[in-house]
Amino acid sequence: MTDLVLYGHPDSGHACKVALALSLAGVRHSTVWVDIWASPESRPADFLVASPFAEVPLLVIDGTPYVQSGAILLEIATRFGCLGGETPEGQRRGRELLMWEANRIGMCLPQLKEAQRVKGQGFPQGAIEWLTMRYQADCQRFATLLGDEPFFHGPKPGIGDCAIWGYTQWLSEAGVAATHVMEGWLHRMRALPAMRPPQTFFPE
Ligand SMILES: N[C@@H](CCC(=O)N[C@@H](CS)C(=O)NCC(=O)O)C(=O)O
Repeated sequence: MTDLVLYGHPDSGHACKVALALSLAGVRHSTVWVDIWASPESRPADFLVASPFAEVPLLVIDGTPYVQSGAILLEIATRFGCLGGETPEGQRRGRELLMWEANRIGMCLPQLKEAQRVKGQGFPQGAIEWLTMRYQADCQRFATLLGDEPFFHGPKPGIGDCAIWGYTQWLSEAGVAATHVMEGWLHRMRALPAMRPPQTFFPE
């Protein structure tokens, strides 16, 4: 049986993407809570060896470390044949959604959330306005990508949905509003039986 250990923290949307994928796919795994707010040197020694930037998520599969949330999602989908990984079309869709998320909505939302947390301190003048402008463009693209389907992968969620969920779960914490289209998708995502709050994905 495959042994999986996921290192993460409830405040990390990147780690939540992977936790959600494993939960949706019903892949058994254990988790290790890593304090992302503490100094990197204080993190577990095995984690520091396996994660080159001392970042979560880290997924260790049978002793092999996998880092970068998008790459981990692709590994899960292809290795376990799930969440879009079942077909070449699903894999292509997953890759496209992951690239979009990482370059666009998954770039501005974590920054906007952090800006709210630190009340803008340390952000150069105009940065928050620029990120907000990008988010507004991302809202339109979100609707284009979703189309008339309930999920980004069609009738069922896939790795693209997991990636986009990572930080859209915290729109109010990022100080931005959801569009009507987003609200519908977020509601469907929250209603998934495999969905859990971040603290349940990563108990301390
Ligand atoms: N590009 C990476 C981003 C990972 C990342 O930024 N992780 C943050 C938490 S969201 C982290 O571990 N921060 C702790 C640190 O940098 O010390 C991914 O997609 O996995």
